[in-house]
Amino acid sequence: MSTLQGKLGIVFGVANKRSIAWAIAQAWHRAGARLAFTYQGERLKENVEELAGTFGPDTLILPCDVTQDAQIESVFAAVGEKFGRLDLMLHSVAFAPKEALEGDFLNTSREAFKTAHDISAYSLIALSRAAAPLMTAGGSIVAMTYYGAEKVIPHYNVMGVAKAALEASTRYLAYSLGPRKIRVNCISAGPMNTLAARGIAGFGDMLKHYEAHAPLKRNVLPEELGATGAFLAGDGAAAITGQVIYVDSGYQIMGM
Ligand code: NAD
Ligand code: 0WE
Repeated sequence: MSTLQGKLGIVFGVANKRSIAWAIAQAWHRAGARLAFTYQGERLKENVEELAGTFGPDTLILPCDVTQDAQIESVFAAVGEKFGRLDLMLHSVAFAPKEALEGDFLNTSREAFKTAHDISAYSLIALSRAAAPLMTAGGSIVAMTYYGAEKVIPHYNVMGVAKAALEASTRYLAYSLGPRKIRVNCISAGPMNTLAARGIAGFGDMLKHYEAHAPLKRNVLPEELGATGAFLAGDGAAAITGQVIYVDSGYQIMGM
């Protein structure tokens, strides 16, 4: 089914083959979209070139550290030149300093708070503002969030606060961009075994906890995030904006 045939998209947040961004990019590609990719820095350039290169030798692949306005500007200038228009954007980017995800939330430093919010929440606003002028036929913006935005997940700490800002930003962006037929939604994913989850103490136990307590009694597969990403990008979601869609085996509905 080529529900995204002829659509032009850009993907932020591929680090390796396990990245949620890669799962959604593959689903967008399979549905017929043509995609551009960005990578955070030289460290990840080769990885992204190897993965995105499988979509064809002329795939646009550009550096973008989302804290750098000049890089954001260059990315969308290059996309404008190559595509002439944009329909889809995936935001799958988050970072907080490691120490902020380990200790007591009470000790969150001003610096860690700023960094987490700049990279994980403000970047959605900056990227949406840069993308919007290219979304001349309307568009769909999708961002990744997590349940720690709304309930306390021990150690998620300042990232939970930044995800709450990301989810609220999604609603305000949906209102801002709605008149231009640009939709903005979040996917709230259950825990996934990615680079961003590696080294998080107790992550294995968290996967087991979902298996035991989520209604579906299992964890989420990357391709299931891909399928929801493709749904939100397509015309089947044409009247859905400002929402958080849970792809979490139903965990979010539970009270105990
Ligand atoms: P990942 O490590 O594969 O992806 C995170 C990405 O953020 C990386 O590609 C990294 O390069 C990018 N990034 C960090 N700082 C950046 C910066 N300054 N500029 C540009 N890019 C930057 O891990 P993932 O699990 O695929 O995470 C993707 C998204 O999914 C994040 O928003 C994360 O919060 C969210 N999420 C993850 C899980 C999970 O359990 N893994 C669950 C729910 C939501
Ligand atoms: O959003 C995330 C993780 C994002 C993340 C991961 C790291 C690890 C490396 C942000 N910043 C950093 N900084 C680093 O230095 N998730 C939803 C995955 C995640 O992270 C947790 C979780 C879950 C789930 C941290 C503590 C508790 C649960």
